[in-house]
Amino acid sequence: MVDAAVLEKLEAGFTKLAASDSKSLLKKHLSREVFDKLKNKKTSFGSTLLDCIQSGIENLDSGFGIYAPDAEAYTVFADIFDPMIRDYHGFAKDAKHPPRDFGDINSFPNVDPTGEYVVSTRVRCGRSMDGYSFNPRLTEAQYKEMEDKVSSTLSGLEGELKGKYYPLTGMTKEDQQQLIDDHFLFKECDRFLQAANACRFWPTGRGIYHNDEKTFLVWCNEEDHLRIISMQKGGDLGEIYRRLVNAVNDIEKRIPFSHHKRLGFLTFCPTNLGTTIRASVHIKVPKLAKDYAKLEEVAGKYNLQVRGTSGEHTESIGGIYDISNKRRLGLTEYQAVKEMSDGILELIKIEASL
Ligand code: ADP
Ligand code: DAR
Repeated sequence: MVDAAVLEKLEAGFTKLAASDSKSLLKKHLSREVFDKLKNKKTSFGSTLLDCIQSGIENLDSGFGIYAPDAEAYTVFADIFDPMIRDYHGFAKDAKHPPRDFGDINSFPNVDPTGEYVVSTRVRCGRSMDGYSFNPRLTEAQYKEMEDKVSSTLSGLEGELKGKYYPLTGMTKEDQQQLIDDHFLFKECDRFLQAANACRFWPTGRGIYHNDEKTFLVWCNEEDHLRIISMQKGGDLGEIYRRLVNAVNDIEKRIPFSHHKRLGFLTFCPTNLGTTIRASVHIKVPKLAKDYAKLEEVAGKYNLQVRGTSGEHTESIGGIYDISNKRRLGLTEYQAVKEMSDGILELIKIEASL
């Protein structure tokens, strides 16, 4: 049973959201009927509808507005998650995400062999450890336990993946800021994650693993339990993709991850479901970028998302944009990266023709 205090916060939140001019998908899909149907539900982890929507209520400028406090929430609160997933990903309630398929790992090109446009290229995926809730329901002891599991598992990696785990606890502010400025480490919790209760006990249980070259990195307990990242200067998407796939295959032998028969790999934010893949370039396209709306329109034609230099909610610095695949759910890992590769090649062709 959901306690009275939570129900009171839910009612107040619903009233605030309904009265707002929020453009979030949460506002669009959380009708009074859906709200009343879900407000008394709880998952076996103890998560309520409030755990799901509190960030979207506190941040009316959210684009999406909801997070899953645990894996079960996608089923227990399906009446709000499914329409939002359909709206964002174009993924219908009766659709089924395809089995994991990284395809031919030797088939991606260097998207910018001249080095004229692409500063760096990155491919990441998210993974959730079976049996653990997502951030809002984790205890301090669980954060520590998960960090120990991740760091000990990664200590077994060999070859180019061999590296070291660096807990945020005890890291100097200077080292932390340098890693953030160099785009290797996640930023401090933003207001969206704070409001979603994703930052409790910070920095306990959070950290980063990386090899000496910082071309292979794993984030521990930022937004997702793990973010597995391959990145390097330049546009050699082929090398970066091979490294990521080898790493994911190696890690998955050692840690069981949460996988949903319909939604693929599960993540805290529904925008990352399915393949959880974001393949991105830091790119300079000065002619196209003269008109940002035009850049977004052209990128949109190739299912590409344009963001600032440090990802979402940031501005472009020095004319560098983070441009990545928009689609993650309802297609394979190979297809998601192929869409990015094809789109970036087209974008560079257009820039060069202007
Ligand atoms: P989210 O998807 O949750 O926004 P990302 O996995 O995209 O998070 O990581 C965002 C971070 O990764 C930002 O700091 C951004 O600067 C960095 N990043 C993304 N793409 C690249 C790239 N091609 N080169 C260097 N850094 C990148
Ligand atoms: N800021 C939240 C989440 C958007 C997707 N970004 C993630 N998951 N990092 C919003 O609803 O706008």
